[in-house]
Amino acid sequence: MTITITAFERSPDGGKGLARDTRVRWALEEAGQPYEVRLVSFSAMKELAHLALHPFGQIPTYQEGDLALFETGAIVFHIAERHTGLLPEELNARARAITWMFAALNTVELPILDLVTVKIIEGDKPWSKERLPLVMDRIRACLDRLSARLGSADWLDGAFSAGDLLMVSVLLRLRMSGILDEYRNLADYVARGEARPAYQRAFASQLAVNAPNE
Ligand SMILES: N[C@@H](CCC(=O)N[C@@H](CS)C(=O)NCC(=O)O)C(=O)O
Repeated sequence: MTITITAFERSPDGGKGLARDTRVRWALEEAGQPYEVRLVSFSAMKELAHLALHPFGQIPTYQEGDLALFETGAIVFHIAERHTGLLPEELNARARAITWMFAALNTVELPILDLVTVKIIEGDKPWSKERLPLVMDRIRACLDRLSARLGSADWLDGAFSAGDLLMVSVLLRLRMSGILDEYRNLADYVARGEARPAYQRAFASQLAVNAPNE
């Protein structure tokens, strides 16, 4: 059955791979699953046809036969459950990998998204300069713990898993801020994720849509 995902017709990041379709593309590439991409404009995302797929009018969505999903965590989990390579077979190891998926999205991504909010969305507000150091402190508190847990390991819990895929995807958003470089092991961890052939293919396919015209 054909898998179709949605992505920005024109991503605000101009192809840096930060739009969340990249993590879904990456999971599909890791799983060796071919897929098609339907590009949607910002206005089309808020129309009824798209809202029927994604109640919050966002990308990405995932369709496979009569199954339609939204939320990257759920989509990556679905891919990981249906195919090999993203979750360990052993049940306890599998449960721990799923725990890291939740940790990436529920614990680590939240303060990182605050940085986008304070710098870009609320950048012109009078309180944003005061808020920025608080947001940075919360990110550092989270990265301190993550860095300590990762230590010198390649991945969070044994072999690469969907937990790493989501964690690396979330951390990538910090690159421009320079915070990641304060944590050598986390910067190396992200680089290891980006070096995976599946990530490279996912990145290239989103860049092909979004690269600025010369
Ligand atoms: N929690 C959602 C977030 C989805 C999301 O924020 N998508 C962004 C693109 S990365 C979007 O569609 N933004 C446009 C908008 O919200 O209007 C997920 O992980 O799928």
